[in-house]
Amino acid sequence: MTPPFESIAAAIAGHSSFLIVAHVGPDGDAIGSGLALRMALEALGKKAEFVSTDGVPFGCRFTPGWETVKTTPSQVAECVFILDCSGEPNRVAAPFTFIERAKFKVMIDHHRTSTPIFNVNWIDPDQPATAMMIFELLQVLPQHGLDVEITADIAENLLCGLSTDTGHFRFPNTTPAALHAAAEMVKLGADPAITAFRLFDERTLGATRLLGLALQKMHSECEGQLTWSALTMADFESTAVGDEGSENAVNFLRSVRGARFSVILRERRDETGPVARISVRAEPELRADLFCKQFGGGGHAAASGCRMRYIPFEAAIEKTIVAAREWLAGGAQAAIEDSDASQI
Ligand SMILES: [Mn+2]
Repeated sequence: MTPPFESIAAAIAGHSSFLIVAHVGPDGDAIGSGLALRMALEALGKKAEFVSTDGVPFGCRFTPGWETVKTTPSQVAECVFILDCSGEPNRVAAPFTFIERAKFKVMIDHHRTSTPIFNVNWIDPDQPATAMMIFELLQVLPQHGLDVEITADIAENLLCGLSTDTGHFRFPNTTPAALHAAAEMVKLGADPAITAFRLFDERTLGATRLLGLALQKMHSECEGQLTWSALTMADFESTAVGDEGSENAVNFLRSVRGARFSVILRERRDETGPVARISVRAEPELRADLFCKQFGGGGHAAASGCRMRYIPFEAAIEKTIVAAREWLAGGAQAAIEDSDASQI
């Protein structure tokens, strides 16, 4: 699709207060995109807040301005930007009433499962990251009379987003355009070494121990095609780490030779009570996004997530792993045909 730069520029020019939101359980693309856009709006003299109800994950706490991310909006803004997110109430990391009450809503997203439900919708599943879309937007804004400079801080936030979603330029979505954009960001002052280390390598002592538990408890099934593990509340307590200590554990399960579909379940608690947080990594053909969509989640073909509530953790494990076995046995193919049919 042709990016609706004109409409987005008009939305920026025509409003004075902005709320920026992304998805729950934010990653580097959600945080980096939100911070970059907020900095650009502020440079244009606008009032702008970036809100993330789940805060900022530890790995992103190097991005310029991360400590200014709010967990709740201070007021209803005239215009809302929904970034890296389908915009559905259970996916948006802000109280939904603040979205509903804004006069104008703009969505910028690269998730295949998102649908155009706002005033302006720029959805492009071919884009490797939402941060890449924000980068393109900021580059063309001056042509629409909005003179904004991409500072070193903005560039660092954008690289955080692009690096996160391309696995630091290792996933198949690492397009020539992504590499060119990254080169530009580095030229503008972003640091690729710190970005990679903070996002992908560094972990606390407790998190390293928790990773050890996840690997020790790993199951391998379906002739090694399915690897999975489950971390209980007791595991989190014994290592004294929170959610963030386990964000990347699922990637280790997917790195096992022969594994095509990997799942980690985490027994956590949030404002509604106990919750099973489920992360999936898969060969893209196995469409992890459609797998998670069955349970109200979303994401990408290779990396997705969902949450289960109101059932015991053991039951959530059973439900997820039974579904994963079926998915490998042909359920994925059926779901893909189904979704292709519904798109025609
Ligand atoms: Mn993203």
